[in-house]
Amino acid sequence: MVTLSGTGLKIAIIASSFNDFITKKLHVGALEALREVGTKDEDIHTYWVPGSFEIPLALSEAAEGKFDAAVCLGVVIRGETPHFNYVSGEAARGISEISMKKQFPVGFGVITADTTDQAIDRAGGKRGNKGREAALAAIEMTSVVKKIRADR
Ligand code: INI
Repeated sequence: MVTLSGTGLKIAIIASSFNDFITKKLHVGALEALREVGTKDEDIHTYWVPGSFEIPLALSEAAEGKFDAAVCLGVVIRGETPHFNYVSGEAARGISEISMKKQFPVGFGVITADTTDQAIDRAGGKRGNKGREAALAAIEMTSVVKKIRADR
């Protein structure tokens, strides 16, 4: 296990406006976690995109600049669309592809759920906050990557 420290890191949060009554809770969870590990508010930049499908493009832009890591936040609910598989699949595939191609630490906070209630449970409800988890994962991966680069 590594000790988490976000001190001095610049973090991009890419958040989907679709289902924003839930993604706003993920956003709060991510911000709280980043503050807890020492990331300064002025080093956290949030970019809202229309839906989870658009997250990969914004992430791709964020991966090119001054940021050390990104946190991606979205909510895709099966009941709401027959496009569920496309939207959630493309978001996950795109995020993973960019993270690996650009060797850029990313926390995956895109919830896929069968119902709105299940999504709410994972956004600060009885099953924790996926935004918080994703933020901490992004911070942890910055130090894992740094360590591997120093060791190899
Ligand atoms: N986007 C989401 O983030 N979650 C959803 O549940 C969703 N549904 O249900 O359709 C959704 N659709 C929008 C999509 O991400 C794009 O923004 C849209 O297709 C425009 O490109």
